[in-house]
Amino acid sequence: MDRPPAYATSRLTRSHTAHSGFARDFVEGLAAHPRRLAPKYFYDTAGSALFDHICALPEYYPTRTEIGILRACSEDIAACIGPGAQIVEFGAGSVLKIRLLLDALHSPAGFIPIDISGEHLHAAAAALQRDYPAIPIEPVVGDFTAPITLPACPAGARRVGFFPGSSLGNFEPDDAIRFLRHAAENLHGGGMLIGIDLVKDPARLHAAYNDAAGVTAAFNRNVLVRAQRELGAELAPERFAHYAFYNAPLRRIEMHLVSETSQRIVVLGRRFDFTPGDTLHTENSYKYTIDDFRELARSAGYSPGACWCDPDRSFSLHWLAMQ
Ligand code: AVI
Repeated sequence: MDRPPAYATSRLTRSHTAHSGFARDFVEGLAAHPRRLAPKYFYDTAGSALFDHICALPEYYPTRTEIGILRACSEDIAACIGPGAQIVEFGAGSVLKIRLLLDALHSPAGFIPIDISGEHLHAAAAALQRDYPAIPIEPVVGDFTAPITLPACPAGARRVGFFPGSSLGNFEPDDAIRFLRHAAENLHGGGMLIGIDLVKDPARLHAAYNDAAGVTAAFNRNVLVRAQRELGAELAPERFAHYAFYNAPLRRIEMHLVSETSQRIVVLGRRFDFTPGDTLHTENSYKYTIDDFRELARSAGYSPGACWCDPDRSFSLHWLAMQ
């Protein structure tokens, strides 16, 4: 890999303020050993649409399984959350699951969907508002892993977090604890409903992240397409192969982009050489046992309550009260 030219930092600061987080993290991630990139950068408009497509794939069981649990257990879940709750959804995406919750809740006081993909979020929130005109819906565009200012909680309402989809699995366990602690501060003593994917047969996990139609591969490569468009990166996404496998000792799916040829990425005045087989690590998706997750929640200051699963125990939804 080449040394950065002396002007690299100032060039990065001046020209790419709008995307500065992505620009900085992309360059730092390519310079790191091993090379890595945070999964939050998957979710531009194209990446969010690809993720919606993944959720509907036959191999990707988490979404439909979680929806099945929400449908089957909505009364119990609503009883845990209680009446008059203002729901804050972290990483709301297409805001589909919240409909099941809003239908079951007793007089919800409001809904705040937070998502990094603004265009996608605003379209989804507007459609939701048309269907639920009596519930104040206040979308917040932002990175929910960073400090964020939320609209006020109506007087007498209880703020409750909703974090479905096992997105917590995309955090390193220590970061998951940090996120849950930080979320607790925003929830002011309410609680949290959270979806967690469970440890299972590696073959089923492998299929879920290596779908036959190649949508997950396109989702993974899209981060390179995004770097071409937003950062002017010179690179060839089609020369990187999607590679996803279950790392059993660490209980996580790892996603990588593997260079298929000798090639160079040029971005913001920096050059990064790849030989065949070199990887860029783009995502971890941790799987938990129910007991391990409850322990993690306890160490983040929550008091784990009810847990709902599908009959195969593929996926779990947890009610976490505050300690
Ligand atoms: C958003 N997140 C929970 C998904 C997962 O399963 O880890 C992202 C994903 N990556 C590949 N397929 C889906």
